Amino acid sequence: MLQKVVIANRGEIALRILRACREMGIRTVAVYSKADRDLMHVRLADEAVCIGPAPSVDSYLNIPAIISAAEVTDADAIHPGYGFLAENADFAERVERSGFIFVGPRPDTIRLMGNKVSAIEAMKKAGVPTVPGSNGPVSEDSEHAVQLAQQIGYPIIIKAAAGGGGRGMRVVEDEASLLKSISLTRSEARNAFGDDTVYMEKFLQQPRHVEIQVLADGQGNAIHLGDRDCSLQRRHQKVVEEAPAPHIPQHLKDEVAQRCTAACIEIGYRGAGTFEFLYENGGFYFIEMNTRVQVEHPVTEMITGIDIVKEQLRIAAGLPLSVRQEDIEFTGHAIEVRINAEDSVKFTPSPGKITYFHAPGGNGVRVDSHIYTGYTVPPFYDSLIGKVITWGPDRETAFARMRNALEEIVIDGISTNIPLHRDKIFRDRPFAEGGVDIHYLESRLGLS
Ligand code: MV4
Repeated sequence: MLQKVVIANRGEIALRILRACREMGIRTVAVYSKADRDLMHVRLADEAVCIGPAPSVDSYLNIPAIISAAEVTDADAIHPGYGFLAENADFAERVERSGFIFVGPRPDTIRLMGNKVSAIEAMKKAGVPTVPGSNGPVSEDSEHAVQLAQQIGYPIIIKAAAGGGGRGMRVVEDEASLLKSISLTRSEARNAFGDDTVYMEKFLQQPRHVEIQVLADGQGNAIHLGDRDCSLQRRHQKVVEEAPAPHIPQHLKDEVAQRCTAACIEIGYRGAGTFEFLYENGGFYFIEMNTRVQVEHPVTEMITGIDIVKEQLRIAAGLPLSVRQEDIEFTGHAIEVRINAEDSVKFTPSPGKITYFHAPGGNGVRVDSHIYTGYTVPPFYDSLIGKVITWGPDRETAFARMRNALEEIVIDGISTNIPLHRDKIFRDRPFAEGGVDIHYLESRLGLS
């Protein structure tokens, strides 16, 4: 097993990783910025190294500083968490070249999935269903592009190959605006990513966002941990996630999940991964793969009993998966709400001192958060300050427990989105019934 792991992240996920390490008897090194001395996991870690000033570029994105921290503490692995350097293939490569284990996929796999054109091509080849589209980059030849869009059928969507997660995309309703939209998306992509490759897909108008969680050991074994529904989002930021995805025939989910595990074996995937799909009218359409642990991983843990971060660490140590597919039992339903330090009306960040924190509790309630009474949320980073996850034997019970939890939780001193969850989302009928699409929160609940 690994002896000592550097946790190259902050906030709730750093604490989550620290907890997994401690359970496994792995020593921990927290790396933190000057603004993060008071983080909970910094106190709990065996060692802590300041890696730079508050801005992320100087600290959590500072590759030499993080690798130096691993060197001076004689660690053997680096866990990147999510965000920051988690899906940076160059970072993973430099970690490995410096003699450390990167807790995640091989650098080449991260690179393959980072380019959405190559990711889709690889997955399509491996038998994963994809969106009808250009099957590769859109050529510079405008006649080709016009023909292609006509074949696919309007509306179509132009996406940057180097984009993802909602960055660098544009919907095109008709031929009149096609060429202008392609060139606009290209120049935005060139500016944002230094790569103006774009591709084209059929635009699905009212899909749900459903994803499949996989684990693979890079030794020929891969399993899936079922599906999650993350359709409730605002401006490409997920707000609520649940597992399993409601109201989708089980045989369709089994089929797509089986194709994901087959694809993992085909490409020699190693680590935890998420296949993102759009789901519409009984069809699954692959759009992207995430090669990291995700914010919403707890809902999957709650219905499977598998600790995804511990599995990541086992895989990184070169051990085979601790479970076989047939050992995995899916039990009940789980739901997660993201707690953000933000203005409940304007959604602007709301950093500051938490003068009082009371965590919810009870049967089937999990809180993943680094906050405590007296903690000051710094203004420099993502506004996520925690997650409340509830489990129940069925979806209704998980929801009832979430409503209780949202009544119980108290965070004073800063604004949070708890009122939004408590008073709006968890009182909404269609959401309670399940299966709303990706536009629901913004359009029907008026939260754009
Ligand atoms: C799409 C789509 C409709 N049709 N692709 C946005 C984030 C990125 N992961 C892909 N996205 C979309 N791709 C096709 N062919 C609609 C979206 C989309 C979306 C997807 C998932 C979750 C939220 C979303 C919000 C707006 C648009």
